[in-house]
Amino acid sequence: KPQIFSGVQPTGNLHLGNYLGALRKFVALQEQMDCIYCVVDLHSITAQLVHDDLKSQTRSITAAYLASGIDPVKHIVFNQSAVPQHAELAWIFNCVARIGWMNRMTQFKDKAGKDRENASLGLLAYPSLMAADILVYRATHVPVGDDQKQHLELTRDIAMKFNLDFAKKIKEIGKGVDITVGDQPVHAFFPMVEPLIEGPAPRVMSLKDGSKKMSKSDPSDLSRINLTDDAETVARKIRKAKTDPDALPSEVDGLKGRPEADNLVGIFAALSDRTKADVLTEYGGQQFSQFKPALAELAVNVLSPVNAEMRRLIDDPAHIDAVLKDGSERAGAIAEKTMKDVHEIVGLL
Ligand code: AQP
Repeated sequence: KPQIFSGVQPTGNLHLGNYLGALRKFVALQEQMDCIYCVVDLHSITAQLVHDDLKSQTRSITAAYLASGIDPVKHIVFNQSAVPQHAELAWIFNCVARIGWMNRMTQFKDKAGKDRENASLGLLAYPSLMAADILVYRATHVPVGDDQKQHLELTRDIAMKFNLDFAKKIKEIGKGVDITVGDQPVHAFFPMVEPLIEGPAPRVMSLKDGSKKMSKSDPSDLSRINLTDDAETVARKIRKAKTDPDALPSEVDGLKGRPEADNLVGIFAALSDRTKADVLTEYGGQQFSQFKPALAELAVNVLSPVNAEMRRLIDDPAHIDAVLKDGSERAGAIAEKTMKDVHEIVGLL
């Protein structure tokens, strides 16, 4: 049975990239599948150790989940540190994964910068904890933005190596299933996870530079739309977004080589659950001076209710904490079962 897992870090304000790349997909998937959505607080101390307000950030991401429409009763919403099995499995995966695999991660290279020797060991091992987050629930599908693709490939590599290294033991305890990876038959305890990245805006780009992804850590606030921005700020940021001087093309092919135009059309499509082709059928031939107000109106219509509900929820931390506690208990029960088998497989007494 497919099982969904995904997470968001409680660092900084959520932006439109997080909303379209993650939250909106989370909400859509809960109609068809069992979903586990996590606030990955242990990840947030990898790049920056000391945070003034990590607890309130964790509550704020939870509020964003709920305000976007995630149902914490039918599904599971919790914070990572409340289920210690994530960190435990990550340690085992640290011993499965190879340093070379981690060194090749572009996110590590970007975040560590030039002074790699001084990056935290946690930043290097980040993908190992991410693999544990997913696999401790033996989740099969992970909705994420395009920037996480490489980490999910690594998750598959870790699962594959674990399955092969412990093949004999997995057979012995009878907890594996026969799968084929490429043309190699594997008796797998951990599944080969599939990323769910597709959609019109798999990577939302900065409003100021179509070659950079929209990001919490971009120093320019004009580069992103925050979920907490009010209507006027959203409209102003879209008005000021970088564009080129040409009219919009009528077909998707015409967006090639026009990253800013492509980004705005993708955002419009994702916010309205349409395809880019469909959006261009309506707006092709129009100037940005006409398209931008329509985009601003759409963005405000979609984001305002989320924004208002988030504010309401943030004012009730006791409710948020109760949701997280309930979710952690239910997640913990699943994680505990997996770890019991993992102890058996690895041979931990
Ligand atoms: N620009 C983006 N477009 C589409 N999806 C995106 N995601 C992030 N940025 C974009 C997706 O949001 C989810 C949560 O991400 P995270 O909590 O791991 O944060 P992040 O990827 O570190 O977010 P930022 O804004 O990019 O932070 P910094 O600036 O610290 O690097 C993930 O599914 C991610 O794919």
